[in-house]
Formats: sequence, structure tokens, C-alpha cells
Amino acid sequence: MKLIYSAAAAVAAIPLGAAALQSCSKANAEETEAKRYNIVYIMTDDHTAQMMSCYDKRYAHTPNLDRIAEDGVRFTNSFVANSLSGPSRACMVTGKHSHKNGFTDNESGKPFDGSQPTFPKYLQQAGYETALFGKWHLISDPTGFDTWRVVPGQGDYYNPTFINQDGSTEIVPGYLTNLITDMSLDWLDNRKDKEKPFCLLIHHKAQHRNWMADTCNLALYEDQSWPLPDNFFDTYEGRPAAAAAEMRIDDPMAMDIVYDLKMLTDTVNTRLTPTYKAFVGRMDSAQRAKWDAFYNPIIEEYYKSNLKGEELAQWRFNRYIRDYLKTLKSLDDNVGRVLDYLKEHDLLDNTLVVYTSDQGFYMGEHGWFDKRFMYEESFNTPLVMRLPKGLKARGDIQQMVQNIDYAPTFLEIAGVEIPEDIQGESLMPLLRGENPADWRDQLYYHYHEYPAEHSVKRHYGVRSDRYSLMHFYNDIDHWELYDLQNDPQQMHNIYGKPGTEQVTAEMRQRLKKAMEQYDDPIRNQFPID
Ligand code: SGN
Ligand code: CA
Repeated sequence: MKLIYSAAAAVAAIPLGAAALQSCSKANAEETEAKRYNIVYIMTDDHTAQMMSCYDKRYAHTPNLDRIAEDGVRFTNSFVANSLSGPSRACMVTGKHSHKNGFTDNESGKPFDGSQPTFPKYLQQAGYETALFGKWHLISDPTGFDTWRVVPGQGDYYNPTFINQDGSTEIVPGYLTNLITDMSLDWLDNRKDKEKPFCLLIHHKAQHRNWMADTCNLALYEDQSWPLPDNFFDTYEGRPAAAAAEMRIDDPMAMDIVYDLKMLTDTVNTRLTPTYKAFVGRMDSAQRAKWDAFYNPIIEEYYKSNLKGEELAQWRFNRYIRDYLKTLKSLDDNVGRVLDYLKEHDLLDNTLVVYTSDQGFYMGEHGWFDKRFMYEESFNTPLVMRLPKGLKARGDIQQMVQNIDYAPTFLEIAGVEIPEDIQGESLMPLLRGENPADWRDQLYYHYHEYPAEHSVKRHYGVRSDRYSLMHFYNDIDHWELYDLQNDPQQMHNIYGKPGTEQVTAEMRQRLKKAMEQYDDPIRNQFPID
């Protein structure tokens, strides 16, 4: 066993016997009266920090998400291990990098090995009641949950199909973000043994492509527009993997005018028109009428205007941002419902509420949407937490954290010993307000899904607080190094440039250390001297 919860946390987390209580201070004695902390883990899909007002005020207003940070903590250096849905989820439940948990990519079709240990299983064994609702995306059925109800694959925004725990499927009328929340709150309401601590995973499909908002939010943000990010027309000089990626907002083959931007007509027939037709085909007649009433005038105007060049790029970017924000409105409202529920039921003092996403996303930076790269926008993921009574941290936490850290954090908060083979670090010292001198000073990343949609080449790398080093491999052999302080947008690859010899050597040694520490077999293919 690696790290056993500290005495202080144990006091706060586990009811002690009378003898032990006698030796406690009054404050500690009060804390011991609390039950073991509950965990509410809300994870969205493709929701990026640029679109969360507690991180970035340019686009979004997310009062409910911000509430979590205002009452608790905001992580300012939060990252994933592999910027893709299934792999991220596998890292999160196991606390291990992709090469260890075996789920390296979405597209190979290899199911997650659900027989391996995961934090929900450990919590179950420790007497927690566990539940999962929403997007799972690991192909195999969820394991470690007393109750679960998930959507197949990516799920549908409208009148979605759900897979029930008995294997049956069912179309549930409504809008997915609302439904996932309804199911989660119903579960909380109907738990049989309310004395048991619980761990509830609320996994939204929102903000995943193709950003189909609820009909009640369609009209929002139409009077707003935003300038293109200043590196929108990036030429990717010195970055061949970036140049090869197919995720430009102004590339009609990448961002589809019908599927992504909703500009359907009787005659247009893009690659993803059939998928879009299937999605809107799920709507009932009332939903469809509202949808068409909203989009039809925009469609008419768009095809009449015959926009070209930069004007067209601006139009596409703004439609993307608006649809993203409309979809986000439901998400923020529904997170508000969960917080209100916890408050009304007196659960906040005894519950850790976590809000994060399966990865970050590009909102026009480098001209892109989608994720996958180790560049900051998609390596980063938002992470805010509302802390139960007894955990003292407030405000910003600046230490580098990663989604492999969630599992050990939840184990420690539940008073469960953290198994040696878990690769993440418990965040509990940070949540207690400590500033551990030996906190990690670098992060490891490995993205495996290529060839695949969006054509992002395989790469792995290491990031320190100042530099980011990455190696693209497979059908390319290319190194990149960025100085995040002088070049936060990562426009200038300084690998191999005169004057960078020392930092290059240092970062290569860091990478070597990280590959050894996490035991990634890729190091045998690309050994570092
Ligand atoms: C789908 C999307 C891609 C997206 C992947 C992975 N295409 O394949 O744009 O990158 O999911 O996303 S779509 O035409 O089906 O919308 S992930 O978040 O699930 O990893
Ligand atoms: Ca995702």
C-alpha cells in the first residue's frame, strides 16, 4: 500500500469509536460525528476552461459552475493524461495512465477491461453506495456501481436511448442533460439506506459535438458575436503534426456545415448530413417545429449571403460559439439543480462536489475545434471542487494535477487505503490547504489514436511548470518544445533551435524519468540517452 490517509483526514472521514474520541480535541470530535464524506462527481464532455466564466470571461456565463469554485477551490493547472473521451474516463476510474489501464483509444473498439480494480469498486467494498448516470463510452458495461444507466457510445441529445442495468434499452423522451440530472436526483431521493455514504457519478454528453441545444435555449446569444482568436489563421510553421490535423473551423470537411453548423436544406448533402438528419429525426414534432423555426431563417440568410474567406470563417466561428454556449446553458442550469438539491437536503457539509470535463477543447485557437493534442487548450481540463466541512482549502490551487489523481483522492476521502499500483496522487493534501514541498513538478501525457478522425498523430510528452516537450511518432518522427512562459499559445517550436540545448536536454531527461516512473513501454521504442 502506498499512501495511507493521514491521521487528520481519517479523523474527518471515518467515525471513530468512543475510546479514540476521548483523545480528540473538541474540533476533531465534532468532525468525527460527521458521516464519511459523500462524493458527487460531475463530468462533462468536451467542456473547456475557456468556456467557463470562473476561468475565462470572454464567452460564457456559468454562474452555477462558478458557484462550486467560489465556495471551494479552482484548480488552475489541471490536466488529462490522454485527451480523448474513453481513455480519459478509463484513467479517471483506474487512477492509471492509458498504457496501464489498457483503454488507449476510442476507435480500436477494444472494450475497457471492467474486471480490473477501479475506485468505484474500492468504495463499494468500503460500504459506499455507488451510482453512474450518463455517458460511459468504455464499450463494456460499467462495473463497480450499485446502480447505473448509461447512453450507448456518444449518446443523443434528443429523446436519447439509455442502456439499463439489466441490458435492456429504452428511448427516454426529453433532453439528455436534463434527463441525466433527473435520473441522478431520483437516485439520491430513493436510496434505501440513507445512512450509507454514497458516490454518484453524473456523466454528461454535453458539450460534445454537435452542440444541439435544448429548444428553450435556442434563441440565446444571437445578438452577440466574438472576434476570431488571434492565432486563428495559424500556418503551423515548425509543427507538421498540427498542419496535418483535420480540425479547422473553416475547413468544411472538418467542421460540417450541416451536422455542426445546422445549415440543412433539401439539396445540400455533406458527409455528415445523414448523421444530422438522424439526430434531428429523433425529435418529436413539437421539438422539430421549434428547431426549424429557429434555424430556418438563419439557413436562408446564410445561403443567400454567399460569404467567403475571412467573413465566412468569422460566421462559422460565431455559429460554433453560439451553439456551444446554448448547449452549455442547460449544463450550467442542471449543475445548479444538483447543488440546490444537495443544499436543500443538508448534504453539502458532508459531500465533496467535483466538476470537471473529460478533456479541454479548442475554441478557435490555432483555427481549431476538437482536442487530442498535448497543446495546452486540450491538455488542460477545468476542475473545480466544493469541499465538505473539514477540508480547509479555498480559492486557487496552482499545483499541477491530472485526471489520474481523482481515484486516489476519492479513496483517501473515503478512508480507503490507496493501492500501490495507482499512478495518480491523492489531492487530499491540497484540499486540506497544505502546500506539500514534494508535490509533482511534471506531468506525463500520451495520445494513441491515429490514424483516426481529425488526423492527430500519436504523441507523448512531458510538461514542467515552464516547458512542454512532445514527440510525435508512428508515421512521423518529430519533436516539439515550447516555452509556456514566453509562448503560451505554443506558436513557436523551439526544439533544436540554437540556445535551447540546455533546456532541451533537461526536458528530455524529465521525459525519460516520466516514462520510467509510469512504466510506458513506448520508452523501449524511443529510448532517451
Ligand atoms: C466523434 C466525433 C469527433 C470526436 C470523437 C471523439 N465525430 O467521433 O469529432 O473527436 O467523437 O470525441 S462525430 O461526427 O461523431 O461527432 S470524444 O470526446 O468522445 O473522445
Ligand atoms: Ca470528450
